[in-house]
Amino acid sequence: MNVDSITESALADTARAGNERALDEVRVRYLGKRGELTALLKSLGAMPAEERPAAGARINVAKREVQAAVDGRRKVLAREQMQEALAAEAVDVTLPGRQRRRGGLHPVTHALRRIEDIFAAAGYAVVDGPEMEDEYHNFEALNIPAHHPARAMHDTLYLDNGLLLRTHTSPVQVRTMEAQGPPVKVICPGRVYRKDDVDATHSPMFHQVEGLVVDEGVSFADLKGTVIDFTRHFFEQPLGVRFRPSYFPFTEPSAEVDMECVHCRGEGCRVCGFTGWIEVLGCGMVHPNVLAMSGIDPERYTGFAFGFGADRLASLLFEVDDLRLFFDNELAFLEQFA
Ligand code: 2U9
Repeated sequence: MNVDSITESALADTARAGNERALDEVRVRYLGKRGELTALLKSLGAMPAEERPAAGARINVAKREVQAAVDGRRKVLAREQMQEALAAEAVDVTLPGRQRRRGGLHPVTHALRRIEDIFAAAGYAVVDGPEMEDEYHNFEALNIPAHHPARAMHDTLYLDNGLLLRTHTSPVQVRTMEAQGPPVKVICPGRVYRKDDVDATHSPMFHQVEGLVVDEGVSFADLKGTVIDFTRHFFEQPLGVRFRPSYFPFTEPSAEVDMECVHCRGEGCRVCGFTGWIEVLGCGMVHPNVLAMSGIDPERYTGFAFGFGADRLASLLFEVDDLRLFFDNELAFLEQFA
């Protein structure tokens, strides 16, 4: 009888089985219905009767031994598999986290928010209105009648539907006066459009902020104080400000405002064209015709208004010397403001 040699090779095969499937093949080969040890048991019948009990007992001991070895091996394999899975899925909690890419605000948006915050703190409401306008609100109501040279000055983009793209945000103030009457204290930020060619200082679309204050007793002194306070808050430094007489159809008197150059502080440099001054806004006392056309009595009320380009202020604040950078959408540029 070769119980011992079969057992020996069964134990060796079991120890060698590298995975569950191989181990199951070993089990079937030795312990299965047609397995080698099972075959031995079946062959007992051919033995002399007196030898059967001892032989049977030996075979059964061998079967239990092999079965125990297979069960033990199964446990070892299962533990190894678990260990491998744990190793493969291990997370090193001491590694630094992956940086999440974050979006940021556009520099012009930064400037607009800064402007809105400054005026909101001074009691102004922030109002917006349509970008498609009619001739009345964009021109007529602002004392710019048809054939007035100021219409040509604005290089208006006309639409097929009889409307136009607003050339300034002034129509929003006109609509505000029509809707609510005095007192009015608003700023109107928004996109405006002009038939301009693109260069370092021009764009067919840019962002304006205009302000309007109408009440009894509003004076040019109020306008000066407002403009000076605003520039100092916006640029966070006490820069010199000067008012030059100017002309706009919708204000009388009118002024243009220069500010000491943020770059050279008045010394003269490339940014200010070596004058030491930078033009930052236009303003004036609202023309009586403009008040009257919107239903406000110019004998009782006065008002001041101002207007500036937010893109231009952003370019001065962030020292960007070419407006086109604001509209090219180059990530390398924009990420500097995130
Ligand atoms: C109403 C009455 C008056 C708004 C004003 C300016 C002067 C001005 C320009 C500055 C540079 C536009 O961005 S820019 O090209 N604006 O100079 N704007 S006073 O006056 C108004 C507006 C509305 C009802």
